Amino acid sequence: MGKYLKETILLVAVAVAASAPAFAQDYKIAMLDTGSDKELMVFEPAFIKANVGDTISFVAKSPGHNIISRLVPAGASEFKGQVDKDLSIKLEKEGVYIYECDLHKMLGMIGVIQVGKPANLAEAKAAAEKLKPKMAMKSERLDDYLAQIK
Ligand SMILES: [Cu+2]
Repeated sequence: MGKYLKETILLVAVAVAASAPAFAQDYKIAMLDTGSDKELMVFEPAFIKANVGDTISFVAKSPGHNIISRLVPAGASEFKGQVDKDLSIKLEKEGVYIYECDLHKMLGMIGVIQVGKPANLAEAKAAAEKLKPKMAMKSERLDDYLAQIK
């Protein structure tokens, strides 16, 4: 193989590696009546740290739940799933996302997704202070999830 050809192949390989997105992940979040820790009405895992380009698949493992976004970073799309239906979303913006089950929000069925840098953390904490009074129980879950943001 000639020197020029080898260099060309190397350059192409480097260009392809640089442009390819870092292996996008698909995270699964189960909607559950009872979590593995015996907590009732939970998303599992309820806190996920992901990257831009990853996807989240909400899986309707127990019947009678849905998903609705309550806070998304600026420029990100709000999302809403139907009761008993799986929902897949692509994470296109960095920041903190808060979502809940519209049917069990009073029971603390809520979750947090951190995508990349949490630029809107202050906004997320402010949103949490507005959401918590609407939760009749388990509102401390939201604090626990937000505390995992790094
Ligand atoms: Cu629910």
